[in-house]
Amino acid sequence: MVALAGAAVQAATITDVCTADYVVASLPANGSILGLTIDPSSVTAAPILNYSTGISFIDICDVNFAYSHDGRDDQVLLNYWMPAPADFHNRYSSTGGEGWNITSLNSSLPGGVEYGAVTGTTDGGFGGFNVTSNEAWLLANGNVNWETIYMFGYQGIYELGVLGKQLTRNFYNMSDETRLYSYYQGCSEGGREGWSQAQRYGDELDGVLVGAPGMRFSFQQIQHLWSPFAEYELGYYPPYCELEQIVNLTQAGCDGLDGKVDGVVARTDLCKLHFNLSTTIGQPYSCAAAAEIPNFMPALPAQNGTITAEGVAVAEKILNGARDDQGRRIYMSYQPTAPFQDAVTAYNETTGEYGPFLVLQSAQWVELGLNLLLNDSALANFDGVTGNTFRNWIATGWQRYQDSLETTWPDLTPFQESGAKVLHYHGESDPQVPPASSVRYYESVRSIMHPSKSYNDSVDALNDFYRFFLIPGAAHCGANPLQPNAPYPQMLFPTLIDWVENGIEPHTLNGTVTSTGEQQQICPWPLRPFWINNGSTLDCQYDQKSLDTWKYDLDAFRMPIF
Ligand SMILES: *[C@@H]1O[C@H](CO)[C@@H](O)[C@H](O)[C@H]1NC(C)=O
Ligand SMILES: *[C@@H]1O[C@H](CO)[C@@H](O)[C@H](O)[C@H]1NC(C)=O
Ligand SMILES: *[C@@H]1O[C@H](CO)[C@@H](O)[C@H](O)[C@H]1NC(C)=O
Ligand SMILES: *[C@@H]1O[C@H](CO)[C@@H](O)[C@H](O)[C@H]1NC(C)=O
Ligand SMILES: *[C@@H]1O[C@H](CO)[C@@H](O)[C@H](O)[C@H]1NC(C)=O
Ligand SMILES: *[C@@H]1O[C@H](CO)[C@@H](O)[C@H](O)[C@H]1NC(C)=O
Ligand SMILES: *[C@@H]1O[C@H](CO)[C@@H](O)[C@H](O)[C@H]1NC(C)=O
Ligand SMILES: *[C@@H]1O[C@H](CO)[C@@H](O)[C@H](O)[C@H]1NC(C)=O
Ligand SMILES: *[C@@H]1O[C@H](CO)[C@@H](O)[C@H](O)[C@H]1NC(C)=O
Ligand SMILES: *[C@@H]1O[C@H](CO)[C@@H](O)[C@H](O)[C@H]1NC(C)=O
Ligand SMILES: *[C@@H]1O[C@H](CO)[C@@H](O)[C@H](O)[C@H]1NC(C)=O
Ligand SMILES: *[C@@H]1O[C@H](CO)[C@@H](O)[C@H](O)[C@H]1NC(C)=O
Ligand SMILES: [Ca+2]
Repeated sequence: MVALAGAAVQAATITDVCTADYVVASLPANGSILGLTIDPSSVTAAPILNYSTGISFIDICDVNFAYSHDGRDDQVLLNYWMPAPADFHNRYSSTGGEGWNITSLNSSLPGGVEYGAVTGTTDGGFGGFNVTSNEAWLLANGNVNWETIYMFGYQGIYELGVLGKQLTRNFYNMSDETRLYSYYQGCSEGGREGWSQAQRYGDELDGVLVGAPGMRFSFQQIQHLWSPFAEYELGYYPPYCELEQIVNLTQAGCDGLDGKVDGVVARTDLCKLHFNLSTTIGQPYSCAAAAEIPNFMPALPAQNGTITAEGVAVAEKILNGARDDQGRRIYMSYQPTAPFQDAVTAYNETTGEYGPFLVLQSAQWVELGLNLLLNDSALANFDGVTGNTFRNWIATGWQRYQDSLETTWPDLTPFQESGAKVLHYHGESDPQVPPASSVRYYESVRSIMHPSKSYNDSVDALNDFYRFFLIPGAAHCGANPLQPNAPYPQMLFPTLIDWVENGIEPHTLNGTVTSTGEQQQICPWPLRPFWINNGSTLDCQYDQKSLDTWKYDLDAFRMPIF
């Protein structure tokens, strides 16, 4: 290229523009969203030079400011990382959180900035970036802080995006005619937050990347309690090592069902159809002692023994999913090969026996979200609880948070009509959010948007803007240490960008095998992976019998569940 001698304005450097004064002059107008007032005195701007993302070194302008909702005495904090002007590629991206969090702090920001996107996160107005939604859920016992719930549900991420896009336009002097591509990326609770935007604000976005979304919020919280309840009902608390060995033997028993013995169970559906957990009874197990993971796993001593019929009965009851007292289905469960994390038991040094342990977030949900009690109270045990209690817990949460946290609106017409694209992925061995819950939402969108088309025609129609991928062997929002030979897609955001900006359709996803770095393709739903030619070629196949195993009749409820 020939230099445009003299004609071009000298491009601003990051140190020219990364000042509080420049950001104050670049702030969105107060009217960008009706009812919001931005506080210019809250602005900070600081350059972060030569930051290593692990992939590249980038220069960032770290911008913070606050706004309030008129008529409320609140304060919402925003943090945007802005690329150096020379590295800015006309992109904006919002990000979300995990668990009870609306934010992953700055950890999710580099993944946008390295693709030339201004990338932002919000504290939701809960009282600071390190305050989680559960700490702001109630005003007092019995009184929900609805502002927290709606901000967490969808409003906070919406405001983050609208203000972030306006800041971006002003900061980089973008003309009204220049297109600013708008994205969202997040996994788990962050995946739910992404769907909350695609479902409500279709025309605000060009591309959405969502992983393992906890989108059926009240179902998802209660589903975590089904595993410890299975132990309570069956009166058997297996040492965690026994359950770990059931997982390992399931993995070994199902490995070859996908056409290739490689340590990867790419077909948990075939595993479900063909593997009988009873075959593991009597097999030995042994594990070293393990340290506590706070709120998640208790400290465990060294364990050994042989797998019992009682242990297998617990595993089967978990995989069968939650049922009411009449045996009607309440929800779906994890796939075989998913670690039984929710079922971890606690060791009592005094008695030398194993007993119940409840995953904190879900035990808290019952007291905080349903019983509306403050002070970190958590469900202590299952005394008096039956299958019907599970159904009623879900119904209470579903009704109470129907228009805030339940995130399954299945009509994406405005999103599609605006030309936006969504890439949705879910690890097939996810031990925290059942992959079948993502399948259910995909199928809901398909059947609601295309009720009169044939199955294949409706999938083709969805491919225009919505593609869903089950990632073989993968865990929750990441690769699975138990299946290191499985492929994991490392380049999801650039794949989405290519689809949105260059029309390059992701027919498959590129996965990188964790152990070897080899590239493997990942099949798009509803096609399922199968290795042919002695395991040398991956074939993405249509298999009705397998697909049927992913679909559930939640007949404990009379309402449609999308
Ligand atoms: C928004 O309103 C506040 C309060 O009136 C004012 O301090 C601030 O300058 C306004 N911001 C802009 C960008 O106009
Ligand atoms: C950025 O940091 C890396 C590693 O410390 C160093 O090798 C490189 O020279 C630095 N680049 C600049 C422009 O300072
Ligand atoms: C990211 O946030 C953490 C606190 O969560 C902070 O310690 C760290 O300095 C921040 N990194 C940068 C580059 O600002
Ligand atoms: C949520 O945020 C809190 C406070 O920053 C942090 O301690 C916790 O690890 C986060 N939880 C998850 C699941 O990210
Ligand atoms: C939260 O962060 C603020 C600074 O932003 C700090 O003063 C406060 O101690 C932190 N609180 C917790 C619980 O970490
Ligand atoms: C935007 O324009 C102003 C005024 O011309 C200039 O001072 C500033 O450096 C420009 N910003 C960028 C990012 O180029
Ligand atoms: C299960 O397999 C993993 C290796 O994939 C191993 O680290 C672990 O110890 C095994 N668990 C049991 C109970 O044998
Ligand atoms: C699994 O095997 C056991 C013992 O042979 C048998 O009782 C049970 O019916 C089998 N389960 C299935 C689903 O076939
Ligand atoms: C198995 O565990 C018991 C205690 O439960 C212990 O006495 C025994 O030494 C262990 N055996 C092995 C082979 O680790
Ligand atoms: C262990 O068991 C003893 C005897 O039943 C009981 O008193 C104690 O509370 C238990 N400890 C824990 C941590 O549950
Ligand atoms: C929560 O605990 C604090 C300190 O223990 C106590 O002062 C407060 O009254 C409790 N609040 C409720 C609503 O029980
Ligand atoms: C997948 O990887 C191959 C080889 O590295 C590359 O040519 C191709 O563009 C990638 N496709 C996508 C969708 O990223
Ligand atoms: Ca295999």
